[in-house]
Amino acid sequence: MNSVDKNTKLINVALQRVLPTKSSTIHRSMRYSLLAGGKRLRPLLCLAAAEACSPQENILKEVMPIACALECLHTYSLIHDDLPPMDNDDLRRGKPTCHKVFGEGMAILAGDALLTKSFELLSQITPPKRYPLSQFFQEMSAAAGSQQLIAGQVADLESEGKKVTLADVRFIHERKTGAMIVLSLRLGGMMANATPKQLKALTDFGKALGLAFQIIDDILDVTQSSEQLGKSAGKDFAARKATYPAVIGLEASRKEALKLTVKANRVLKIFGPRGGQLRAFAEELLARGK
Ligand code: GRG
Repeated sequence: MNSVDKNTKLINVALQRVLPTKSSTIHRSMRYSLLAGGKRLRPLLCLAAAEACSPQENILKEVMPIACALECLHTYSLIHDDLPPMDNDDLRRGKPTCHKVFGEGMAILAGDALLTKSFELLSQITPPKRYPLSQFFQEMSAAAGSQQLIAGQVADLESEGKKVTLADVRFIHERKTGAMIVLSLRLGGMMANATPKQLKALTDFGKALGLAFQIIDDILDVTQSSEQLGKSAGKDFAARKATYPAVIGLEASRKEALKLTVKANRVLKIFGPRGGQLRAFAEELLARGK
């Protein structure tokens, strides 16, 4: 088993434990979406960043509450994004969306409760020397808030059906996708007591990787089937959404993703061999879009 598979397994085991198992509707709906699968990209990046910055054996155990918090936060955003007034999607992670199974009211509440859970999980960490607990909360609130994740979603909603520029698409992608990816890497690095130089490298890596990841997601929306994606394919294109292929075409989008991946890998040099897992992520993401 390679280290990504090993860490995915550890994350899934930890996620099983974060929610009450009582069979109340709210907890069933939260568990349904949180445990429905998913690549666990954000927690994996968080663990890989911590491993890149710390040789300590127990670092994964220490960083796990943050990894789980990131997946709860991400799952909340997916549940709300799938609702009829937003993206109105029936399929997510290869299964019917939360509101299709539990109803719209319960899906809103499941999302709200997962968002709240993410902050509760963050409160469980023992912060390292360089970074106070308040900084973990500040960075997570900022990335999830009205100037990052939500700002991206707002710009996306407002751009529907309108002619958008490359700068508009980039604005949306950097906030809707990039902010959570940068956050995941930074919190992992911070928990491993990263030096300021290491934290800056993780931030630059995340910015390049986040944009490359979303460009590839845009490419896959056009080139893959719903079965392959586990979510409705061709939807962005049909809704005239702000995507890279819609603005610059497929080939130019592939080139841009490659350029960003090369840039992301260059930044990792300061980690030496311990940056290997982060490097593998960048390569794997790029391979998805080929
Ligand atoms: C509702 C506040 C709010 C925000 C919604 C996450 C999101 C913002 C929208 C979902 C649609 C979308 C294309 C978002 C861009 C980020 C993205 C690629 C999400 C999907 O992440 P993956 O591919 O999904 O990591 P899994 O299921 O593997 O976790």
